[in-house]
Amino acid sequence: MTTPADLDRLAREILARNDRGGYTVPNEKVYPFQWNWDSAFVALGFAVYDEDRAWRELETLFLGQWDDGMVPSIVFHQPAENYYPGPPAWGTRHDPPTTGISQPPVAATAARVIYAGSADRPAAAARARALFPKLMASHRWWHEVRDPDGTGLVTVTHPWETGRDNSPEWDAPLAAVTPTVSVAALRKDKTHVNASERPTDDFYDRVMTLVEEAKALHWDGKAVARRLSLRVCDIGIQSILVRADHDLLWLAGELGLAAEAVELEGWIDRSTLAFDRLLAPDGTWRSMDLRTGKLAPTISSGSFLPLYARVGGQAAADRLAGVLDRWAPAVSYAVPSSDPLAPTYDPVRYWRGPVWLVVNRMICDGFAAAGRDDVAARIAAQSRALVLEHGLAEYFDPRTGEGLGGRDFSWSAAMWLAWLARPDAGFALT
Ligand code: 9WN
Repeated sequence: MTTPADLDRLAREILARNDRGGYTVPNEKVYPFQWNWDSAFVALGFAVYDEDRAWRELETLFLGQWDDGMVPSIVFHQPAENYYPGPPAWGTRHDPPTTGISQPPVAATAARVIYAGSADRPAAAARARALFPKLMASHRWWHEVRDPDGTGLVTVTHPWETGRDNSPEWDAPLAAVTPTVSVAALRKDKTHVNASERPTDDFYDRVMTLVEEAKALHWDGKAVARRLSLRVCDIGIQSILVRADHDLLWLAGELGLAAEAVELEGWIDRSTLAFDRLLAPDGTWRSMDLRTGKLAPTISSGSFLPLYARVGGQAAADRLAGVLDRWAPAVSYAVPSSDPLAPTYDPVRYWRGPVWLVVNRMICDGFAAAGRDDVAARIAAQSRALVLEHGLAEYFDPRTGEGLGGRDFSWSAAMWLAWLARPDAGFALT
């Protein structure tokens, strides 16, 4: 039986092993570059014992930021052969090379948490002040480039952008993409991870078709937002962005940045109101296919994240707690990434069922903020049991807890250090 002390050691060892000097690879075999939202969560792990290194994780991520403000999903700081699609497949023009899509914007939230917990506020304020304009530009990119008509709902143009890559929410929008490429032979992921735990070849053909479409538009941000053949509002990104807006607003207050605060308040108001358009008749929030206006037919782990954005109060939290109660007979460990009672559920295949600790971290925060500490405590206890019993895997089977995907995963290590190792620290991510 692994003890908490063993996991402390292992988690620090994983972060040290995956540290490439200023950034951390999610997993050396499967993901040999810097990933956007992984790094934000990893920074929270470093912050527990090395604040300087935590800031550097974020600062290095922003070396990949584009002139229009976008923070890419992957920064390819150094070449590596064991991942597809690498820089040539993306065909973007940035130094260091990057993908052309973004990922859930967790960085501002990480910056707030590191700043708030700092033992040396003046030094933290200097780091936060230097990072602030870059964070602001990335939020402006979401709210303007990815919401060109100012609707309050931000557009995602690629399933990988959501970070919840092959969730059933993207099945219908992806079905409308006609594949023009066949990339099965180029995949590297299946040599590292069991194919039954990864997305299908058909999925890869469709998502790489979207990359080709964006390349043909020369990665022009507004053109991509208006013209790609997949355009969705992901309830996950919509929520994570609004939460991060709140955190950036808090930082603006600390740093005395009044004009930025006004801009942030405007985005928060507009986007918070827009969540009403994502409410299904059963009172749960869903992703929306922006091309058809249709809401996703299934509830996913993303549907719980509006609470993390401080959208909806206790009534909404009660409804979502009811969803977890309905799911409970099918899963021993909450929160499955997608509805375990739906026909699309697959408990071992990537984002179609398994549990991710980083998503649980945000869901836990949301339930606690909405007055349901009891649900937050249950999710935290089940998450802690998962890693004590099954280690720091990339994701977990919600029935058995078995670790799946990559082993010794950086953001799982960080979630142990920053969250699960401290069961008495409370449930809020602040
Ligand atoms: C594509 C690194 C990333 C995570 C994503 C997860 C997976 C990549 C892939 O791994 O995505 O970005 O190749 O499958 O879905 O959330 O950031 O850990």
